[in-house]
Amino acid sequence: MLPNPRLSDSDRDDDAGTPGAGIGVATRTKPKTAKPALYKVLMLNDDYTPMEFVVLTLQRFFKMSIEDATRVMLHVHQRGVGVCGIFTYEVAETKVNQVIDFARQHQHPLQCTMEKD
Ligand code: TYC
Repeated sequence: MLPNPRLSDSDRDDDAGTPGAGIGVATRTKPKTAKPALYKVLMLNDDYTPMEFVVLTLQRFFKMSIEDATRVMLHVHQRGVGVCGIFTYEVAETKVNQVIDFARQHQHPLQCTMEKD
C-alpha cells in the first residue's frame, strides 16, 4: 500500500507509539517460526517377514491404503529399502519404534530406520 500523503514522514504509522520520533519499526524479514527438520522413515527388506505383515504394518502406522501399502512393500522387497513417510524428528522416531515393537511382538525380523531428509 502507498504511504498516506497527508501525514508527515515522522507521523506515519511505521513508528506508531512513538509520535513524531521518526524512528520507524523494524520490519520482520524472516518467519517467526523456523521450519522443523524432516526425517524419512525407511523400511528395510529381509527374507523372513511375511509380505502381508509388512502391508498391515504400513496400513496401521502410516495410514496407507492397501494399494499404497502393497506398492511400498513390493518396492522394499525388490529394492531393499523404501520410504514409508517423512515426519518431524519425534514423530519419525515414534513410528520407527512402533514398527520395531510390532514386528518383535509377532517374532518377525522386520526393521525400520530414519534418516534426515
Ligand atoms: N522379503 C520378504 C518376503 O519375501 C517381504 C518383505 C517385504 C519383508 C518388505 C520386509 O520390508 C519388507 N517374505
